[in-house]
This record gives sequence, C-alpha cells and structure tokens, in this order.
Amino acid sequence: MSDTTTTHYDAVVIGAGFAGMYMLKRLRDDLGMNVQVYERGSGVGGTWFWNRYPGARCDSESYVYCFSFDDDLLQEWNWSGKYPEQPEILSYLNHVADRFDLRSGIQFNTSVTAARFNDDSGLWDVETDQGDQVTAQYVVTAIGCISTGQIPQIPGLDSFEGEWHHTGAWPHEGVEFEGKRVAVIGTGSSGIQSIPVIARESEHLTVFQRTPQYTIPAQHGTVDQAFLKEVKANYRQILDEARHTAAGFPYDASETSALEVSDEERQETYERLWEKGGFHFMLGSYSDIATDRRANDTASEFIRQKIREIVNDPETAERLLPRDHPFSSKRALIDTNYFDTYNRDNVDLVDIRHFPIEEITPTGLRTADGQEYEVDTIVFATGYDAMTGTFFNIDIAGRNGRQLREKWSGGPSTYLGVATADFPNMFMITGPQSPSVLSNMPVSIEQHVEWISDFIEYLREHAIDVVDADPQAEVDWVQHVSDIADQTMYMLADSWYLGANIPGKPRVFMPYAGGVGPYRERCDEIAANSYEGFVMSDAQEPVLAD
Ligand code: N01
Repeated sequence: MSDTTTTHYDAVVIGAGFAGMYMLKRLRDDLGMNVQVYERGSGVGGTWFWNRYPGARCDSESYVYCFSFDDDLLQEWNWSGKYPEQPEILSYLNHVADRFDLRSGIQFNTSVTAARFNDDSGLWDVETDQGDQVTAQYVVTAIGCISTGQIPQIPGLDSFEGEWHHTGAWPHEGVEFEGKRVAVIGTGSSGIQSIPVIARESEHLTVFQRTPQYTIPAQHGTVDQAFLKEVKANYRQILDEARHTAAGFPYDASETSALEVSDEERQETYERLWEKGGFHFMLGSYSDIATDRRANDTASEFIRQKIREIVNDPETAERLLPRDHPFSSKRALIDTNYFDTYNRDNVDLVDIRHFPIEEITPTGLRTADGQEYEVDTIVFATGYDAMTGTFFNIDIAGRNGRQLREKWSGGPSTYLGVATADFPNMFMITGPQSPSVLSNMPVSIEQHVEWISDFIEYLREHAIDVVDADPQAEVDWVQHVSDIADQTMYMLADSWYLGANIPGKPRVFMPYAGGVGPYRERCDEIAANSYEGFVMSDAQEPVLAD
C-alpha cells in the first residue's frame, strides 16, 4: 500500500506489458505528465511475464516483434532466434524498462480493482488490491487481450492429487516432467507449442483434443545474420512498411486468387511457403484464402494432406484432421514438430469432442466412454476469456455509475476499439474492435499508444477536460466491424475471437478484421478532422467534434 491519502495523477495506466510500458514513456517523458502504472506481476512483461510454459515463444519473427520508437534500441538489440522465445522477450522488455527508467513509474504486485468515473469531479477514482485510492484525469487500459486464463469447469479438479497448471500462469521455477505421466488439455497455440517439448521431457503424454487444428511449421532456427544485417540497414523503412499492411508484417502479400492458377502451380506455392514457414503461408500464398471458401478449401486440403504424410498411424492421423472449420477461421497456428510428436511411443491422442472429460479424479481423468487416464500432472492449455474478460475483472463504472460489464453484456461496443461512450477520458490500448490480436501486436500497440498520446496532447493544448465517444459514431463503428467480419472465414469456426470458448459469452466477433493499414489511415483521418466522433467538453459545455 503506497498511501492512505488520496493522490492525484494526470493518468493511471493499468498494466506494464509492451502497451503500458510505452504508454508510460509517451505520457511521462514526452508530454511531461504525472503518470502511475499499476502492474499485477512482480515485473514488467505482461503476457511474457506470465507465459513461461515449455516451448513458449512468439509467432512473429523477432526482427518485427519489438518496439520501433527508438532507432538506437532497434540497432543495439540482437535477437538470437528467428522467432523470439519467451525468456528472450522478457529480457528485451526488462532491458527497455532499464534503458528508459520505466520501473520508477510502475507499482508492481498491484491489481487495479476499481476505476469509477466521478461525475462531480470529472476525474476517475481508482482503487487497487493494495489499498491505494487515487484520482486520475485519464485511465488507460493496457491490460492485454489474452490475459485472463480459463480453466474448464470439470468436476473433481479439487480432488486431484498431482500438480496442475494453466499455461498462462506458469510457475517461475518451472515444472519437472521427468518420469511423469502428463495430460495436456487443449490444442491451441499454447498447446501445440508445449506438447512437443513436454513429450520429450516426460515419461508419457496424453493429449486431450477437442478440435483438430491446422498448423504450419515455424521453421524455427537461429537468426540468419546476413538477413539481420540487411534488416538493420533498412530497419525504419521495413517497419514503416509493416505499419501499412494487413497484419503488421513486412511480408509480400499475394494479389493472386488461389482459383486462377493451375493445380500444379498452387501445389508448388503451398510447398514453397510450407518450407519457408510461419505466417508466410497464410499471408503470402493467395489473396482469397481468408475470404473465399473455395480458395480456402485448397489450402485446408493441402494441410490435411501434410498431416496424413507426417503422422505414421492412420487412425491417429485421421483424428488430427481438421474438418469442421476452414483454415484460418481460428487463430492460425505455427508449430515446431507438432504432428511428428504423435509418432512418438510415449504420446497418445484422446478425442474429447466425442467423449468429453467427465471428471477429474484424485489420480487422473475419466472420459465419457468410461476410460480412465492416470496422470501425475495436468496442463490446462485451455485458453482465455479473451478481449473482454480482463475488463470485467475490474469494477469499471462510467457516467452515472454505469457498469462496463452491463454496457457490454451483449458484446463489446467501442469507437475504434479505443474508447467507449459513457466512459469519458478512458482509453483502451488494443481494445475490442481494433485490429489487435489479428496483427503483429507491437505494431498495433505502438499505433494506439501514439494515437492516444497525440489525442491527449491535443486535448491539453485545447484546454479540453473531458472527452467521450459519440454514441452514434460508436454504433457506426460496431456495425463496420461486424460487416467486415461477415466477409471473412472467421465466422465459420467456434473460436475465442467470437467468445465461443466461454460458456454463456455472447457470440460476437471481437477484433477488427479490416487490417492494420486501413485502420491506421482511418484513425489518422479522424485525428486530422479534429477527432471527429468524439464529444469534447470543458467542465460545463459539451462540444461535438465535427
Ligand atoms: O488458447 P486457445 P491458447 N474442454 O483458446 C481447448 C495467443 N497465443 O492459450 O478449439 C476441452 O487458442 C480448445 O478447444 P476448442 C494466440 O492469439 C499466442 O492456446 O475450443 N478443451 C483449444 O484447443 C492464441 O490464439 C502464442 O475446441 C477445451 C484450447 O483448449 C491465444 O493466445 C502462444 C475446453 C484453447 O486454445 C490463445 O491460445 C500462445 C474445454 N472445456 C498463445 N476449453 C504465440 O504467439 C478450451 N479447450 C506463439
């Protein structure tokens, strides 16, 4: 607890991952504001502080998974892997925190429990679990999109006598798998990254799979030094290009339809990009695999054929084939030796789509067909209450005590994913209905941080105390987000993008699928038009921006 008297800040920032760290730097160092960051972890890093599971690394290549705001930082940091592994990303973020003296603005081990807008003072009243009670003109959420883990409600977990962990809350001291029988539940990004590593370390691994997945090999390795040299010579240009693409990667996007080339040519393209690895397959193959079902079928079938070739046992291969949703309708997965892992003698695959886990017993798991699986350790790679769950963990109330949970009970409603009407002076970094999780996150985070800090600077220059999203601008934005989503494959799968993984959550597509480039242009146009779509006021007089 820092203080029992009420302290006032110009801004409170919630979270000290990529987003909160950069927001602090911009508001404190560039705008000279008095800023307090609250962070629930004992260190910086957010996602990368918590996700220490075996095999954790980012699917963005390391040279683009970084801050771009400082040329010296870009030049001096050297990644060792083609893809950055969790310990290295965390070292990088600690380096950034040291280099820019960010820790002095962050209170660690502190969760914000409430943020309530005070209609009388026009300020936010903020409370933490450490007893802090402060006021702030602005509240900025930097809480991450995927930070509230979900553990399925399976009866009997309390009775389990072994250890169990969720991938997103992994013990800092690690987990010993040697000589252990392990269950992994879930085959999303976290599952498919950890399964090959746990298989190598444990005595026996049983994978409990509900939905078979498409995944593309990462083709991970060390950084190609010649490539890195070239990148460093052109870093600014490469990163600027990335900002204007669909997903924030400086990759060549194809303009060719999968349906306008011969079968041989298509096969050759898919093979080449499979060997190249990672998101190149999805972003660089054909322009319409994310929007046209027939085009998509060609990519989906190519991957199914790969699974049949890699997995030796035909029955296991059959169980691994994704058939109920098209490729890229769920988050595209990038793996290292995932399908090969099922050729190991110590690995079994259990289909829990047809025979769900009915109970966790003191010694293991029992499925609906009566099978018992004795295990020492259970790993829940079962995902997150994404995009909105972390907001709802905080008691956020706007004008007239209106609860955010209540406003968003039918799904999130925002203007640009940055603000939500009736919650004045609250900004969200990579909030729902912005590109966020459909992009290379640092690109979207930097765009929001810079846009929000420019906006706050504008408000200060114009002596405007209070700003709020215009409800009609918000309705129009929500409609636009939904219209774009309807043109994609995303609506054809039960994914966390749609909230489908959380029982009772409204089925609403939450990120913005229009691309980071067009989104940036729209945000810049709005700024150039004196922040149209926002209502601005000094203490008394509301003014609708043109
Ligand atoms: O979570 P997920 P994640 N009973 O929701 C299954 C980012 N990320 O932690 O598909 C049984 O994707 C669920 O099954 P189904 C990335 O954006 C990035 O893996 O719903 N099974 C699924 O198999 C990613 O998308 C990186 O049928 C249940 C799995 O658990 C996001 O985080 C690395 C179940 C959950 O998959 C989340 O990934 C890691 C139940 N009740 C994460 N509930 C990189 O960049 C869920 N499942 C590398």
